[in-house]
Amino acid sequence: SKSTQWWKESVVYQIYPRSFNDSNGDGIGDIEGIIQKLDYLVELGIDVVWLSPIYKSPNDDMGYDISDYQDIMAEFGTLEDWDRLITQMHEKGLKLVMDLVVNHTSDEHPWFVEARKSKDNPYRDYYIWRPPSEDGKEPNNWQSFFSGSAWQYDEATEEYYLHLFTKKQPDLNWENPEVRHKVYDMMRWWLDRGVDGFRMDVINLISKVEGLPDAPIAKPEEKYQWGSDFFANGPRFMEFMNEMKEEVLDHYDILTVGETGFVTPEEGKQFTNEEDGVLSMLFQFQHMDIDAQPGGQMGKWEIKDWKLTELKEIMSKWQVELYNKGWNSLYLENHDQPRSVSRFGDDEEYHKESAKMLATWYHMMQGTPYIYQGQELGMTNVHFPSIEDYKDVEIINLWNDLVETRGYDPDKVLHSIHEKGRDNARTPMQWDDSKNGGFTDGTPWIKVNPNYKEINAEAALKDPDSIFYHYKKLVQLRKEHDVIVYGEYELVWESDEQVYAYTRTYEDQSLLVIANFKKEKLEREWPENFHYNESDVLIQNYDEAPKVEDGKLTLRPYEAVVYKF
Ligand code: TEU
Ligand code: CA
Repeated sequence: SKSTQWWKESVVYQIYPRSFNDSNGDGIGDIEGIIQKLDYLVELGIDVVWLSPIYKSPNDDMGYDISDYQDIMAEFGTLEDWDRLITQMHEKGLKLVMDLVVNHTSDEHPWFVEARKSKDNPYRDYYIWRPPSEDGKEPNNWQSFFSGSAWQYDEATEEYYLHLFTKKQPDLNWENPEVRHKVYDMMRWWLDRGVDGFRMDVINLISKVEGLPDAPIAKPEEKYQWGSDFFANGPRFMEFMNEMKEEVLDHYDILTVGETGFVTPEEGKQFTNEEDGVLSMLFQFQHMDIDAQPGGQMGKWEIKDWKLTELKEIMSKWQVELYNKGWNSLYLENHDQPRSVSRFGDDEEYHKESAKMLATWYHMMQGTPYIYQGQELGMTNVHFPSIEDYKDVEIINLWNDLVETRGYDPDKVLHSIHEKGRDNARTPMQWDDSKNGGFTDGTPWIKVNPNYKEINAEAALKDPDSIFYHYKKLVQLRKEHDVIVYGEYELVWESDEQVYAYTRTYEDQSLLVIANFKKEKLEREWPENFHYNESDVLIQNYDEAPKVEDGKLTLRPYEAVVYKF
């Protein structure tokens, strides 16, 4: 069955405003800077922009710590600028999805400023407070996402408050109906101003298990333990979401995407179910965890080899499980992840080929594709030589904990940061080969990747063979072929460790997608069920489609090709 919704047929582009385009030379991207680049987005052909937070914030976690949900960060502009942005976007046929960060606020939010004043303050119960344990320590052993304990002691009232992220990001108490209704009011306020949807930050962490029990001790050598069993997909999560749906979401035609780590395809199907789900789609993390060790957030820094068959298993499970029931979102990058060409492809010799291969491979799957700013240029990871060059609080806390406090080898930690650090995605957008990649006339808040002279939008727009135009074509193909949006997915060559191949089928159309994930030239048997015809090629990443001779298909390094039958 085909139930149509605009967000199924769309492609979303994520903007991280701080690093996108600086219009006034203060080194920080801003709303006016985005307005100046709208035609670039129109050229790429995307339909929707997801804008990372632009609300008032002390920027402890770069805008994910909000001190006023209904105002704009001064560095980014004003509410009037925002109104201009959305008006101009709508005029150009673009939709705007805003980040909704309501698992926590900033400690500088007026609610928290009040809450910490006294135990009987009317806002006290907006947050999660506990007295010290019997031996005077933290109320439980939970580890924060960003190193150390998830609890912060507050002198004034001699209690601890919970913060799953930094200590300047206290968790809201969703058990309190007043908190929930304040959030719903705020959402309606933005929707009535014209917003087309929300990307909901760590939304499945809002319900914590009653009593906040200690996490099991998985790593005895660590002081704090990973407690996600007690805060991810918690007992009242669906209840809260259903309430939000009734109060807010059901009254607007919007795109909602939950950022939901720790979610299985079965849960994903439940959350996005067309009948009684609560979200249009969600971001699952299983493919992002493929190169990390298990055992919680710290595992991400311990880089692990992975097999293509593991990736096949993960992606295929999501593709199959949600088909005709829920809806997938497809992504390889965002502002928290390293650059995909460096991580899954080759950012040197086969930069262009592998970036296009990855693009083809994920855009042809079932779901709504997301492109993160600069991904369409093949922007790469950055290897800053010193910890001083890094700005991300996760990286800085990691360094302080592992190197400064515990004496880990600084080179090893720096290596992990080079591979996995979030600042890989946050270096300024590379617009041209002028100073600072054309991002700013001033001093950028974080250094530009030195490869901006080769990798930049101006060069890409001049080169008909660029990664940019490959993305543009993928976006366009989606508009022309229903099978890309609605087709059923089936994996081909299941146990192949080098080539990822799959089909999509819808009514009388079918696609065969073949992607070589390796640097080697390979030969494969042409799949029998398909009658080979050169003119059936929909898109490819080399000048010419791969050769098929005597029933044998030859694939060059990182070659990708899509056939339509
Ligand atoms: O991220 C939530 C999250 O848990 C991860 O994406 C995490 O940032 C990453 O794995 C770190 O290794 C969201 C936002 O996307 C992120 O930028 C915020 O820092 C975080 O929530 C807190 O709001
Ligand atoms: Ca600026």
